[in-house]
Amino acid sequence: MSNPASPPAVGVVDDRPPLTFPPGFLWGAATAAYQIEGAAAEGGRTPSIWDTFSHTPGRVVEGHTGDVACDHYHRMGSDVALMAELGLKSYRFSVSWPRVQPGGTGPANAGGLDFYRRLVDELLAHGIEPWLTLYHWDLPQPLEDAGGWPARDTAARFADYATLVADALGDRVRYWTTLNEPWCSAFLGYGSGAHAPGRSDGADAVRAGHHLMLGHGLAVQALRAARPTAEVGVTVNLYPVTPASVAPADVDAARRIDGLANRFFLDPLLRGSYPADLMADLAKVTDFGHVRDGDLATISTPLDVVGVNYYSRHVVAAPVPGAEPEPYWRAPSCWPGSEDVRFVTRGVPVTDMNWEIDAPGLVETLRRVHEEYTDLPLYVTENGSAFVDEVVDGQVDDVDRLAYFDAHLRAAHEAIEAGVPLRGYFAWSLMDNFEWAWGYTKRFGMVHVDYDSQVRIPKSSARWYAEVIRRNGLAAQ
Ligand code: IFM
Repeated sequence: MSNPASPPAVGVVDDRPPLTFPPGFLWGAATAAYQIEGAAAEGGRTPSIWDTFSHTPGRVVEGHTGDVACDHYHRMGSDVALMAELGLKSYRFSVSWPRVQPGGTGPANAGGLDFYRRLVDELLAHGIEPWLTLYHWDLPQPLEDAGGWPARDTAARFADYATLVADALGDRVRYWTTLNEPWCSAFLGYGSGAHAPGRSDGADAVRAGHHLMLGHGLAVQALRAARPTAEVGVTVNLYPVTPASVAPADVDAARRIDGLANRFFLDPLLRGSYPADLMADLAKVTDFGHVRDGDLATISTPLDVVGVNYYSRHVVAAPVPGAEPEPYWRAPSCWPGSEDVRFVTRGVPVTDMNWEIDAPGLVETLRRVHEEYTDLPLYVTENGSAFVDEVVDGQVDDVDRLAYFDAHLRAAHEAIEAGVPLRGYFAWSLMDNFEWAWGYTKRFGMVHVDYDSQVRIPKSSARWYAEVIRRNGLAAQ
């Protein structure tokens, strides 16, 4: 079978036209603090749940940790120079909560804030728009010890942290994202336990999801109070969910997984309510007693932008007795109340994560958010792929990753033509980094990182992306 993400084979005529994006389209790349910074115990930083988790034997492949990662903390200047060389218009990074507020409560750590102040200043000096994410999964460990996201108080702590960062950086950062992928924090962190803090309890996962969104709403209000001109949003990871057949049981399986993967977040955040069918599905897990009057109004505090992370599609079917358990984020414990749903593999090309390559799913996802939920400007805040790379003569010719980006940018353009107010696209990731439970064994970067020498090599995809940015679009092939 041919790869739908690949350009046509050599010798095959490619009549795909050049595509131009709207003027001002924000071209960027993204990273996250724990995945690249290293310097885990420097400058007053204290452990997050990911430090604890990665240092727990058996949790991360090969026992990898983020202690050193890409050493970005010490190489920030040359990393920003590399971003400038690639012509990035924007860089999406996350702030490490335990670096700027060790322990998650109390005063700011001036040294920690200073690192981000220098980063932002360096970006601005190179004409790169800083895009700041407040929470990309590194909860300070003491807050987990006090109950973590299943505990309501964590939401209030998050809003305090948001104020502290806004006071320090609000004068120079325009774009703010509160949470990155709350589904992962809630359902991988507290449901399957595949991610930090590694707990596995369906009711806790649902409570965590609610308190993450409550923390988001409170943080939006805190950011607006501190910086009325900030452009504030949230980033959700969304999937089209397709039934494996038209059989009613498969269609119902798709409804249930769509509820947990997508509508659990989109509905409270953008409509101020939980979907009734999702609440009914979850009745055997929780009575939603953790939802208090006023929470949903806080959660749906109006936003300026919505961030969408897109990687793949879920195809699901009704349960089959004795079916093989699914790995990782398809593990039954990720899907409280729908553990019996079966994820179906279609046999289409996959990335090194075993995620199916499905560029049309990006069009579907963006159109759905726009047509069913909001007129707000949308940004693809992450999109990318892991493939096994080889360094040959100091070069990395990552044709598969390049083809993935090409196909998804064509999809993004199609969404714009269909009326979606898509204003920007961030490749995941700027550089290879710590891929959570997979450690350094999966490479998502446009820039190759040698973890022994810390040498960076822009891959073919990075050079190609630089050209896309320069042209504000895709050339004819
Ligand atoms: O590396 C992650 C990132 O931290 C969040 N979104 C998905 C990426 C690939 O798994």
